[in-house]
Amino acid sequence: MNSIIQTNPYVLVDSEAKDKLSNKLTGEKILCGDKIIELVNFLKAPRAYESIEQEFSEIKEQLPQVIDALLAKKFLLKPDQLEEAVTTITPCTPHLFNLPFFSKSKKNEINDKGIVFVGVPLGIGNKTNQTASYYPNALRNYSEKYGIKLNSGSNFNVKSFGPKNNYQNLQTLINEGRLFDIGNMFFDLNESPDFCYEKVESIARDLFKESEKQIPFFVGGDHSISYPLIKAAVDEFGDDLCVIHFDAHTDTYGSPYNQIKHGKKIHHHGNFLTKCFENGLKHAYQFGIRGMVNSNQSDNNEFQTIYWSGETKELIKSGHLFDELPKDKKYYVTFDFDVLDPLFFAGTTTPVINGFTLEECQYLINHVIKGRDIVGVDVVELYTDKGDIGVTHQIAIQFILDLLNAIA
Ligand SMILES: [Mn+2]
Repeated sequence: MNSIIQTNPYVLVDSEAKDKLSNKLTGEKILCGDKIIELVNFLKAPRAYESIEQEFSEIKEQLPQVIDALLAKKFLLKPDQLEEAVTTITPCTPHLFNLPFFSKSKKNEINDKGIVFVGVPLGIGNKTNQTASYYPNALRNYSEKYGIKLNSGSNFNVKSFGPKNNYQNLQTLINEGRLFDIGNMFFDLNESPDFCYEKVESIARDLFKESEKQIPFFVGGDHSISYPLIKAAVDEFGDDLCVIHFDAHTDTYGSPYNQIKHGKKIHHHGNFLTKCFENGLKHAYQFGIRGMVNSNQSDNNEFQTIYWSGETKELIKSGHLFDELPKDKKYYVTFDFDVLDPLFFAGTTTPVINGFTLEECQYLINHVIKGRDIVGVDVVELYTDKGDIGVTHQIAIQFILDLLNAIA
């Protein structure tokens, strides 16, 4: 071993149990002896392996093994592992809907796919308001405060959200214990936007790799997070992947800046879908598009099928079944809450009149999503300082449950 090693700066000696080390990034804790605590303290400054050997000469024999084990758990790091160490999901308390963590043993226990909630507390794609980044934890706190429990063994009564017969799938998910909360993606103020989005993509990629075991359900965040999420999905599922997009906006908006090419340009919550199309996404079905901001939007093109809000309301009234969306594709669902009419939903920075009612949106979820192969979902654009936050939470939870019921 001839390299520099340092302690992961997020690793701390437990303040109460002095024989316990905890990794604040991953939530992992390990019990260890005095020598290892000494080693971890010694390596708070990066050191060459030879100087570690000198300092710990009395355990020279075991040292390589000890260091390898701590490196494998990312309690110690080599210089090139720092970025990897902060590309992680951090468990959060309280747990969303009182759900357990998706441990390895749980993965083996369940017979069907688990649905795992992942918070993406990133709001830098909206330059005027970044409170969407607070949303995942705000929702966790709300779910705890009102005792909303979706873990197996809970007495959750689906009738509190709608007619029992409509929520059979949700009831099954709860009974079989197939819902999980694995925490938030870790972000830090010191990180560049580029790096934040790379991390989102990299973590999503790992989640999609286990798609036979789980469906990730991301809670944003502003809509810019959907670009790295969908890019990861496209890379995993290929040309078969389509997007079902609920939004007042097409999120393909340009500006004169599009003509300016420079490497550090980043996307935002109003053009994430353009970036998806540039990076392999073949098609998006867009529901709820409307308003003056779309008055120059052409009806359909190679990449987009647009369901204008007004026309879609007519289709819903006539009982349209939306069978034109192929059943043999895979779908990623992205849900921007401004798809709802501002009369119902005010927790947005981009209200547009003539949106869907709650029932119209539920109809779409039941006919467009149910029965199709869904590989991932995100809900985004929930702002904690707009409208009545209590109503925002209730609407968010209602649609999260409707989406769970539809993708199960
Ligand atoms: Mn959007």
